[in-house]
Amino acid sequence: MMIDRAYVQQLIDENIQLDEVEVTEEDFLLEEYIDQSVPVKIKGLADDWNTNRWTLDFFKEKLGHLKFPVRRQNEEREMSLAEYIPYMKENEKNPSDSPFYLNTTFGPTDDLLADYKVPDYFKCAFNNFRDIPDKSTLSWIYLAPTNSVTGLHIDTIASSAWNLVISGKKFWVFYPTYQNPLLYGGMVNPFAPDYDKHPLYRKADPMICVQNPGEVIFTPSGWYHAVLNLEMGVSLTENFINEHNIELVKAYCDLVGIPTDGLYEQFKQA
Ligand SMILES: O=C(O)CCC(=O)C(=O)O
Ligand SMILES: [Fe+2]
Repeated sequence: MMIDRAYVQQLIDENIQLDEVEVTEEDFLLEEYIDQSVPVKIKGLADDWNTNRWTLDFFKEKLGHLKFPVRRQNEEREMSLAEYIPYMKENEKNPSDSPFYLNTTFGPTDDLLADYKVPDYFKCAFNNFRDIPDKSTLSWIYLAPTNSVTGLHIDTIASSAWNLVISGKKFWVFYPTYQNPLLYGGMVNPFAPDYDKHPLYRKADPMICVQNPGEVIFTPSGWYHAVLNLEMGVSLTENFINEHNIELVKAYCDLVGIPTDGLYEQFKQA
């Protein structure tokens, strides 16, 4: 089973929810969460962004010819946006338990960058970090059918991230890092756990969040998390490296053999 509805509902009803901050009033409070590496829901950040025009039809009309890999469980295929977006809409009629998901390869084209403004505390030093293999950017647009899932993971090279839901609804689970030994390196399905296979997971106790349009989620470096899309929609996410996570990113890159010289020197001098 991919999604155990009753179990997910129980998580939504019973688990501790992420805190929420209103960005307009309390930037200093938000920076506390970033400082302390605690995930948080941020309201108000995207109120004056122009991303509401990023509808499914907008992408289909504008970029229908572009092809991307889409994935479900262990299956991958390539679809153009002209094929994928009708597929998403068709899925709505009777949502599959495991639909194909376009969630890692489609980034904002240059003309879309003007539609949003990243605040300083989410800015990335990535422009000076040219050695990450196969990555020209750390920005992604996700086109999510109902029931699509991003499985348990930490973000690329242990970076942090922000994620805006433009349309749709996401359900997030987050694990404080002391629970990492219960997570089997991310092999657990947090939306339908198999306790025979993963007995330690019985003790896991994720923090949860339901994210609605206009809300931004901050994911700290190194925290395991997963997402179930409760409703079809469009979202935007950017990963970032800054003075808060540089030590963790460096440790991760050293571990897997990605050179970090230029980046790290820059932070030490700053
Ligand atoms: O929205 C999603 O499906 C996944 C979000 C996430 O965890 C990520 O962008 O790394
Ligand atoms: Fe993530």
